[in-house]
Amino acid sequence: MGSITIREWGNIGTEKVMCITLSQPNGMSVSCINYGARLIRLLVPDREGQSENVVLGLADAEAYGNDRASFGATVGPVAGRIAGGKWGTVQLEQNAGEHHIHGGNRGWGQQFWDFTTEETKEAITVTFSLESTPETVGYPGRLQAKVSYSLDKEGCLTITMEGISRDTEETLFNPTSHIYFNLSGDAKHPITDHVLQLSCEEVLELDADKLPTGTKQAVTGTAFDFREATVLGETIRKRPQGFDDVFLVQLGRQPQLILSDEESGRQLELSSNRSSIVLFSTTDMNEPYLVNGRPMRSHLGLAIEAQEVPDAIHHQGWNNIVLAPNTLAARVQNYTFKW
Ligand code: G6D
Repeated sequence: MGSITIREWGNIGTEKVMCITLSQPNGMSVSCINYGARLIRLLVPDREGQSENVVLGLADAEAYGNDRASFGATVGPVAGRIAGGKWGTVQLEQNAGEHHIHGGNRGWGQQFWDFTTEETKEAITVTFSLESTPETVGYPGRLQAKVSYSLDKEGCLTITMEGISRDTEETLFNPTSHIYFNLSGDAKHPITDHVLQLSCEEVLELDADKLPTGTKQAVTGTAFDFREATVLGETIRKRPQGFDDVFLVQLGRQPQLILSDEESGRQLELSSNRSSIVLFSTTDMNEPYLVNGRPMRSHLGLAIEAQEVPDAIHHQGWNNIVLAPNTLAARVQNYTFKW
């Protein structure tokens, strides 16, 4: 039998932060908070059966309140950058120079969500819900958003993101889970020892502001070629700026990504109905705050952000992230762990 615990976890301003933990007898456990519908801790056994945390987490509720790097956050309504923060005549918040990023400073990762929990024979689940409106989040259109984290007995964490647009206005929907992974356990070792495999033939060319230029580049012969399993550190040696890049992945080839850590024996397989994965290698992210009790530093984690391509609204023929009124969109990511 799995278990669910719910406890108070400090405050952000005057709001109470609640922490919900789902645990399975196989040694896996996931903790989420209602602030930003964030995943803050994920325990997975190593090959000896010792459960350790495989994501980067901040120290306390206050640290999450001050966070601007989206640790474990449900990023939305739209992940990544939107050029000039413009959508037609709509001006979104410009929170990345002249551009908009990750839903802005009032985005989903900064909102307090309601939640319910559920236990069935197959899985235990926490479901967060949020009424995303122009007044609260700042995007046009009203959207009922739902994000659920579901842990099954076998070792699979499923994150489902749903949006139902409410009224007569169109809105945008392209959320992601902004989780920084480190499979070594409690971030003992940097992610440069991890081995990565990706079903990606093409990446997007980015400009100096990290916005897609519109050109797709074949990965063949480049540092972006992870079609064969590759040690991350070897590639980063050839590409010292690391990765903050958009990998176009195949829907017909699942899992889309396999990440493994030889020393602990842990492996993560990601399958999703998303068409791209942004990988952010935290290169040069030497920040003055603590992550899992250690100072944040370069290559401590790998953010794996499954989504539709960033800035899609400015490129004809790219994924449609515009949600018509009274429409349901569902995005699913399965993270299967082996050890
Ligand atoms: C995302 O792509 C972006 C990065 O540029 C940003 O710094 C990070 O989120 C916080 O992965």
